[in-house]
Amino acid sequence: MLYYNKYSKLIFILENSMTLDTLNKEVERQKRKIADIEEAINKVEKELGEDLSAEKRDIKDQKEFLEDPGLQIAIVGTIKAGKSTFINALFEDYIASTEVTPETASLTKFKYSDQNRLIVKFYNREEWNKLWKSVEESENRSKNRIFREEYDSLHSNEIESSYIGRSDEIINVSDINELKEKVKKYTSKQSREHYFVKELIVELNNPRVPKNVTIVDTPGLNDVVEYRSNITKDYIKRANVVIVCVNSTNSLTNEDYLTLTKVFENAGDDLYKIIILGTKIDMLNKTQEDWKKLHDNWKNYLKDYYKDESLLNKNIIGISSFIHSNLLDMKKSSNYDNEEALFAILKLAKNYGINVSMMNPNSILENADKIKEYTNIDKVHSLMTIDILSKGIEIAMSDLERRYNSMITNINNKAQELNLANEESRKTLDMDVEEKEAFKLAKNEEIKLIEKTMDSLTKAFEDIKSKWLEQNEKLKRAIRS
Ligand SMILES: Nc1nc2c(ncn2[C@@H]2O[C@H](COP(=O)(O)OP(=O)(O)OP(=O)(O)O)[C@@H](O)[C@H]2O)c(=O)[nH]1
Ligand SMILES: [Mg+2]
Repeated sequence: MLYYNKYSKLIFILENSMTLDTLNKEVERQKRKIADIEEAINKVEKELGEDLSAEKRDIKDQKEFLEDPGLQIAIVGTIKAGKSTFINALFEDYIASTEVTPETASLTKFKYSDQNRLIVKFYNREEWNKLWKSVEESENRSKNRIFREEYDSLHSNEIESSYIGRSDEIINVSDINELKEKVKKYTSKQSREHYFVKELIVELNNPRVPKNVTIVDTPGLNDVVEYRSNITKDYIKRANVVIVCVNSTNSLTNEDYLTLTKVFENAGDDLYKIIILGTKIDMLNKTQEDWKKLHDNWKNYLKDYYKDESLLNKNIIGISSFIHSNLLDMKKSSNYDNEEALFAILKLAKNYGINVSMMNPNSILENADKIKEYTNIDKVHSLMTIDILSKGIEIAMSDLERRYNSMITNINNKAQELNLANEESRKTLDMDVEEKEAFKLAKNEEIKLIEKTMDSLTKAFEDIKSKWLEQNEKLKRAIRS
């Protein structure tokens, strides 16, 4: 048995290191290819005076993706759906900033690390101007000036010039409390500094944080400032796995539908990568019956997306982050002063037929593990760490290829379009007579050079294009059905 265990562990390590190696090789290959393509594109742009800014943007996106190609899991949803509270329950520590009012303002990326550390990224001037344009647009639309009023009341304008355009800041913290304070300072809507933060990376030395994966807390998708919601929407495209938090105590809102549609649009065929969490199930009156009704109702809405019935059952999960975290607190401190938590725990436990009593709070601790099971946080944790991470490299690899292929196809289409344009211009030149002959000859040389560049691009794209078309066909079929 001992040998068997050792052996299977070795195979596991070998298999994983091999695939990790494959992923790194693919990253290097794409970096080399992109460098060639960039050179060709710059040449064509210069010599033809064509606008290739869309293609350049695709390249920039892919280059950014290649900088951090590892698995990223996004936690998304409308404001106050309980995203940050869920992350805290998952990590079993109060790291992410939570509130009853809209709170998370920037993408907050959590990673496992040997040391606690923060990296803060600030908006540059151009992004900051765009954000304010979006603020003005939303003011005109909704006549709501809340963003500006809060910005003024926190006197954030006084520190604006020292933050906008600042280079990334690495903050080493002395202990976890300092880290928590800094997370609040840079992400909470109550802090005067949060306005300037584009992204915060939180490296945590916490065994509950899965290794080799980034978990991302996002601002609500219905943020007052569209520019910030759009950052989350764009990020959904980047994420390899998306966890959508939906408040189970409200009926599905329009925003919830939009969020879900957006997420499904970007997932392609790999629907197992979408997990939907019904949050705050402790607030339902009859936890079991009410959740079942909700689950059936949501399944009905989502059955067009999830073809596979078993996924509908497996990937829609009711959770209570509040009870999970409070049970752990009670266990640690044996303190029952938090009445709100105490009542919520008693209600949930009784709803599941667990024998607990107000008179004997110890009965809660005795049954803590059983009650904790019904909060489903550990179930989601294991889904994320075991199910998803075991496929992690495979998922990252296929997303890497899919994105590359789509970028290449766009560039290829543009290249072909330009080739046609060249033929057209040659015809025009042919129509002109002698006086243009000399010019035409000279021009022909130039055109040949460009065509040569485009030809080599086209060849490189061909095999990838056919692969992409095949995938695209699949996607179209899925959308049609
Ligand atoms: N009863 C109960 N309340 C919860 C639960 N999860 C979150 N809440 C409460 O819901 C409110 C919003 O929680 P957050 O985690 O800040 O929500 P969010 O989705 O991160 O919100 P934004 O960052 O503003 O988009 C807070 O008052 C939480 O205490 C839960 O499981 N049960
Ligand atoms: Mg939040």
